[in-house]
Amino acid sequence: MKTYIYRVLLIFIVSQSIFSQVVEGNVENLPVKEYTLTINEEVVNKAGVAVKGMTVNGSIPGPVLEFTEGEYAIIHVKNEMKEETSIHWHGLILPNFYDGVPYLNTPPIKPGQTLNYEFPINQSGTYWYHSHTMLQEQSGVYGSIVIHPQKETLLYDKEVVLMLSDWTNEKPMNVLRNLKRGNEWYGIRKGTSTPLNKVIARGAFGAQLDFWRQRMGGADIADVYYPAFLINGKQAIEYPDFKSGEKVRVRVINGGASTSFWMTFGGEDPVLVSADGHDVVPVVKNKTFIGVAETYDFIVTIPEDGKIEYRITAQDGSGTASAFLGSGKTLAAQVVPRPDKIGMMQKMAKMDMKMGAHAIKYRPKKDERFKIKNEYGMQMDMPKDSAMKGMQMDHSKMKGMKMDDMKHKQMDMPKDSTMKGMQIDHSKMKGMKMDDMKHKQMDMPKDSTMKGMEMDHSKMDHSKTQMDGMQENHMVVADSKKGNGMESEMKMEGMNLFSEYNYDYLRSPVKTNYSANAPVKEILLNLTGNMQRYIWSMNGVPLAETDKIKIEGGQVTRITLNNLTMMHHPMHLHGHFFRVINKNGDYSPLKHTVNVPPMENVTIEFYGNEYGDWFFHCHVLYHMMGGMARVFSYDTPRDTRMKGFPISELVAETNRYYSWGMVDAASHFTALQLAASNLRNQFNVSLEYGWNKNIEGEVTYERYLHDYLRVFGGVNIENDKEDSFDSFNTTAVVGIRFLTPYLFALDARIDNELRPRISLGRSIMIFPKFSVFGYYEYRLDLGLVNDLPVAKEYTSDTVCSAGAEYMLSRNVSLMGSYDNRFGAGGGLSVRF
Ligand SMILES: [Cu+2]
Repeated sequence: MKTYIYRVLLIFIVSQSIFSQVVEGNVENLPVKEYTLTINEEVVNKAGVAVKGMTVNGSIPGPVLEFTEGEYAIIHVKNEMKEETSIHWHGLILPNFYDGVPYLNTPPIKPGQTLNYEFPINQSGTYWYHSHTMLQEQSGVYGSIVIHPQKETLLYDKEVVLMLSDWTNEKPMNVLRNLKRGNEWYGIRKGTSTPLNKVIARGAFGAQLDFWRQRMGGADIADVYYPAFLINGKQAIEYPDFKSGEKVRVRVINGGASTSFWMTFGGEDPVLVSADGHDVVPVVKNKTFIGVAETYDFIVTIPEDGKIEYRITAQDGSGTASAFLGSGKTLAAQVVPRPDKIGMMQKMAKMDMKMGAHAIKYRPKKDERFKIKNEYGMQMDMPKDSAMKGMQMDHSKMKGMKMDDMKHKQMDMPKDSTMKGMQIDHSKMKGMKMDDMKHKQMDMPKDSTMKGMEMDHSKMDHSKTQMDGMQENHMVVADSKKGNGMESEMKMEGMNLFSEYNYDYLRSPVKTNYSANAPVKEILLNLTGNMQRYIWSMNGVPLAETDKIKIEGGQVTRITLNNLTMMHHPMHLHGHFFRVINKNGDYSPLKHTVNVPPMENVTIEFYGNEYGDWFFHCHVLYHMMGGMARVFSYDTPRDTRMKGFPISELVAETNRYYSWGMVDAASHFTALQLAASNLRNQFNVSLEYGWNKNIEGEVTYERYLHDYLRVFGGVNIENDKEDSFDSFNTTAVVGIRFLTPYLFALDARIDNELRPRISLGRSIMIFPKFSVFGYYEYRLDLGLVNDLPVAKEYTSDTVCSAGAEYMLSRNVSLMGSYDNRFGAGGGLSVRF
């Protein structure tokens, strides 16, 4: 009887922690564990230069907070900086008010203030904390959380926490400003840019044209240049105290602001035991990807003689850091080669992939989710769903299927009603003549994303080559005579392009599926972005242009994340764990952060058992600040303690104005350009002054209708006659500016003298650091307002210039050009 009650109690407690919201206060009188975190600004030296950073208790990273499941955490966070701050407890299930997203569910911590966070610890595993105020995490406000279970289930002797991060010597807001202005220096600095000479040398000019046609510069992996990557604040760190034979649990947290890493281990392959704080079925795995904000735990055995190198390699290959466990000679970790960006571009171009889904739309309120999904992304004859990859069409199973009998056999498919859209035309399957396929079943994942999938098997007849290579599973179609040949083979190549990023190796030791009776709400979020303007959004709508997404309690919210950009997006949901649907079906892993690779889609689902508002966003901080975020709301009354801290403040952070300027000082002319831009609006000032007495100045305001189209109005002033300052002509101008396919900047306008003018400009990097540019402008005067010279039907004005630029540093370039107004010359361009 006692054990029975105990079990019931246990089940009750477990289900409490999983299925019900956390109430505030120490109602159960749990033992209290208290910490104080003090955030300060200090001069630190992480990459050879002393710069201002933000520290927690005097260090970067901050201290490890250790708890035991069943304790009650009270954490005093003291702000000693001159700006406001916050702390978010990443991956912890806690009362909404203590989640720590300023202005959303927790007040910001103003300078000099202390905020006390308190919550019961109802879980165990490896987690972390970080500032959720703009880009402060990049400056150093992060640390790890270790929660020990009441009874340890894993066997190990010792443990070590490895907090990974990326470090910039620049002010993070300045990094973002540089991304916004489209400065290409970061790529050049870390050697990941792909100038035209490299592209041509690889025979990839066709692929490059394909990208340009779609207004894409090329395949890209990471945007920011980091002079250092860190493990526990160091580029190399030793842990010599581990003795040979000891089993060490290595808790890894990726606290990088925008860098995902490949992790490799020297010596024996480690055992991956946990992901995002949840135990997984242990798997021996050496090379593992860790997306931004994810956590993974490994168990390694310290070797007889030597130390294990644990190495992280930035995903774009731009740098590494290492930790050494044990002592003696180094057992070096596998070196991860630099990804081949040009090769990626070639593979992508070979696939019918439509890129360039808008980051901001003409009508943000209009629901175009499905239109966007259909229009962009992988254009294939096959179902686009990458969840299809979970389908186990491996050779052995298919072999055992006899298609003739299929009609009468049951396929082992989920009874899930969402499967009803699937159409399998068995009559057509007959034609596939698969031999000897009796008594076998096709395993299909219970996968919502299969909904609407149409398996037109008539196509399978000639799709042998398309299916080949799909996720290393091979569907052998006998007697297929109409092979489509090269083209479709190339298409399939692309499907493998990002397969190394799937989560199939993560399997929960327990079923994670929700009650079949729970209602399901489906949400489609296309991840969209614009590299030129560095705007990131979902469904073409940045955070600033949308409302909250309503979540119902007692309901499963199932989200399809369809990445239509060239970048990876590690998507994080606050306050919940979600299932990442993979090939393990009912045993799909629970996570708080899921990396969505380029042009792929991933389905996640979570059970609504909370209240309040929770943030859902890309954990690449620069993407979050660019607008790739949403508020999931249970639509419960707002906490009265949030009075005076409106959500609009949080939203405004993603729609800030960034401003930049450039001065050209050359032998033939001097010029000044200024711009200030937020998501939709831009103000421009330009002034060009030729030493030969030619001048043109212009002030315009632009409104972006969508990514590539803006309307503008302003005032233009120029000297009336060439090479003379005798008289000036001031006109009002209106027009459009458009970024054309192949990345030309088009300006079409008319002035108050009814003179139409069109111009076209383009810049191309042809060697590392070396770009060429050209500009052409044509203005027509039909005499609609002005009097034309006698016997002339029209007059015209042409401006053309061409030149070259060599980037010396992020902010300085050598420049030489010819301009038909100013003549030829050279000088410096300085960006500020
Ligand atoms: Cu992102």
